[in-house]
Amino acid sequence: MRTQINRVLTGIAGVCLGMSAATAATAATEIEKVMKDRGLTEKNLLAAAQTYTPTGGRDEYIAFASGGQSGHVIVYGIPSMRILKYIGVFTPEPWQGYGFDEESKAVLAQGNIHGKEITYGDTHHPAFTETKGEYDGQYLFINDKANPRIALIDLKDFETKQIVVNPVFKSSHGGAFVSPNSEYVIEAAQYPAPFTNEYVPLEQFNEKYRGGMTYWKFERKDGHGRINVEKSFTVQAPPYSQDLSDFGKNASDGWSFTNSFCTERYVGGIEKGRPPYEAGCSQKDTDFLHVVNWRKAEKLIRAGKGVRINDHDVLTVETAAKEGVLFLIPEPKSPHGVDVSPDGESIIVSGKLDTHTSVYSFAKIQKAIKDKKFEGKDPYGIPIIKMQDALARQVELGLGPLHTQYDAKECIAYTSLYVDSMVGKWNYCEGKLLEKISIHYNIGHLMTMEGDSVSPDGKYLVSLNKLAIDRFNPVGPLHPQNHQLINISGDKMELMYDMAIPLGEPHYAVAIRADKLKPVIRYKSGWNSRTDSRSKFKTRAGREKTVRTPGKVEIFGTTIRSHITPETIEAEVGDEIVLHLTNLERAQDETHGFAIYGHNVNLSLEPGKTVTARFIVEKEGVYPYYCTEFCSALHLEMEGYLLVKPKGYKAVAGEIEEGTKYTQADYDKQVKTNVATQEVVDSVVAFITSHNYKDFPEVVSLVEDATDQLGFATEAKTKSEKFAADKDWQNATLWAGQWWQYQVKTADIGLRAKTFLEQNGAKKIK
Ligand code: K7E
Ligand code: CUA
Repeated sequence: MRTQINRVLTGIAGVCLGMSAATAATAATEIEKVMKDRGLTEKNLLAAAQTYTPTGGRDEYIAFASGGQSGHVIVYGIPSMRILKYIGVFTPEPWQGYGFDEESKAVLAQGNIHGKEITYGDTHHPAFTETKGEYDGQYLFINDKANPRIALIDLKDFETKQIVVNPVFKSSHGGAFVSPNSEYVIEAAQYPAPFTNEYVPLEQFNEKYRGGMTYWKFERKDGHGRINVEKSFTVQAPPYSQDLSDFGKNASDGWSFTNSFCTERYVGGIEKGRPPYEAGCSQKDTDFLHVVNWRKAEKLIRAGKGVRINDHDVLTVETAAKEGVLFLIPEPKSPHGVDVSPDGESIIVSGKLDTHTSVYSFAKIQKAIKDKKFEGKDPYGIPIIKMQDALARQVELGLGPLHTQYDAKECIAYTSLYVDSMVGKWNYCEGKLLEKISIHYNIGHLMTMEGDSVSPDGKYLVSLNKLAIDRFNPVGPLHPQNHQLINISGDKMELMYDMAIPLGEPHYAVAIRADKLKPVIRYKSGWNSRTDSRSKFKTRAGREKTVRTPGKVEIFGTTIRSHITPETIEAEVGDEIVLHLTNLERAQDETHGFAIYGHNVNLSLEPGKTVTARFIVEKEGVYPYYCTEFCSALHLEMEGYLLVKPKGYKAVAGEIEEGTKYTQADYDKQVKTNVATQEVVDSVVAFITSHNYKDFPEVVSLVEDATDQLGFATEAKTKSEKFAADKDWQNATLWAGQWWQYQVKTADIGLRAKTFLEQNGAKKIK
């Protein structure tokens, strides 16, 4: 075995790495030693090679996972499983300044419930916008189960732009799922409650409590997309606990499907000696799959057939039943996932308490509806289609089937088996189980690449597990989550990687081909990223100002390597400070931060962004502020003071006494340095301009930035020369120093551009 591995490794090393036979043999011996020391198998080595991404490498897919009760969305690359970002959604996130600047506070405030601020969310299901059933890479939605809400994230900058609160539900789970052309985002209720906000005793559960499915209208024009609350509506349903949903596609476009549990309509009361919910809600053998003709519902709503509840259009359960909008089909008890196949014909439902996974046929459902062949009506008058009339087949996959995802290979699906802690691979056209693989542990959702689209890519599968137990180094009783990567490209499933995530429950995730995402590297200058428009408070270089009105100090400031303007803010006790900051940077990754002592002020200024901090200074004192991103060599010098004076304070006359005094000799020395530095700058510029740098967009933006910095250098040079002419050596020397700072920045950026050109095979043009 050993020699065999050795031979294989030597071969790989020799062929792939272009090594001589001798070096290849040495490399193979070394690999073998690592395998031995770390106890790795050949399979492990293969998995490592398939997931390892060399320095600077990129991933093929980008996954967006629910952060569970953290209220965030987690972004990671596949197959490397490297985490790229946590997006603040329902929860403030200081690194992004989310929930600290006024612009993002306004987004979070859209999610207030009855005026109350909610600073977390229980996120479950992310979903991409689609065009013709394909992920288009423009937006992502995610729901909050605890406070029925949907958030919209723009994939241009990976920021949360909008939160909408469900006007009639008091909890929801079956969202967010998107229709094939992103016309609507569905959010189904979970625990029934009155649609109004008044008190209704549990005794009136059957009459007054309701469930339902909300269809949030999504609109996008000129690259700007938002949920239109006014045009959104709800199809009311009986007080069954609606659960997961999915939109029809292709064959079943225009329809949506929602599971339910507790169709027993049981109300617990364990404290009064009544059997608990878990008993009362799982007594019957079947619950109901809700089948909704949403296009018809939309027409009825537009024709005024709805009622208004809490300023929201609702199609009552009576109207929905009568008009042929809503149908029910029995499904094995306590189901969880409902997943529509890529062609839209199969609707796969799994019941947690039943070992069967059921494949419903859309064609059969349509036939039953057309023939008006029903087995009866539920107590709310909704027609019930007989299970046998809708079912294509049932398959026993294992214990606790939950969710299903689809492969690129025809008829192949993967179903999570919660109780078994396994993934079952099966053929849903033939109803045949093909293979099972163990996961660790208790899988919930699972995800294939572009698995919810009309053309899944398959390739990889991520198992989103409920428990990690012993998989990682222990970090206390609260364990990390375990996202497991499984290779599904071959005939057999292969477990490749365990990724620990230190955030909430990983309910669901979606993954998109990385090349479909085209995020910006900077904002247009003075941009309010949350409204996606030019900020009223945009401030240009040289136009910074402080406006004082009684009780208020309003600052229009800027940041750029390596200073904040203003560097001193003066105020009186009790003043309201309104601080607008614009990041003037145009360079990639030149974000500045802004933090101030004792006022919970923390901003993130990505290139081009304008943000506002608003706070009241309640106590006199000295409050340093600074940039929180290590943005440049003189980052630590990116500082300033907020000086809060007692009311009516009279300044003592006198100037700032500087710690160090400069002479003409100091000035001359600095100028000499600057002249030498200019030679470096010139040589770099000469290199760049003598090459076809315009063919490299990355370099073009660096050159723009360098040109800016050089412009600033020239301004500082002019100032220093003016002071030198007046023999003011103090100011002349300091401005000469500033001139040098800009030169250094220019050279730094220029060198980055030069290196890029050298490494990417730029051609000499003159
Ligand atoms: Cu199964 Cu909310 Cu989709 Cu958790 S969810 S399992
Ligand atoms: Cu800007 Cu540090």
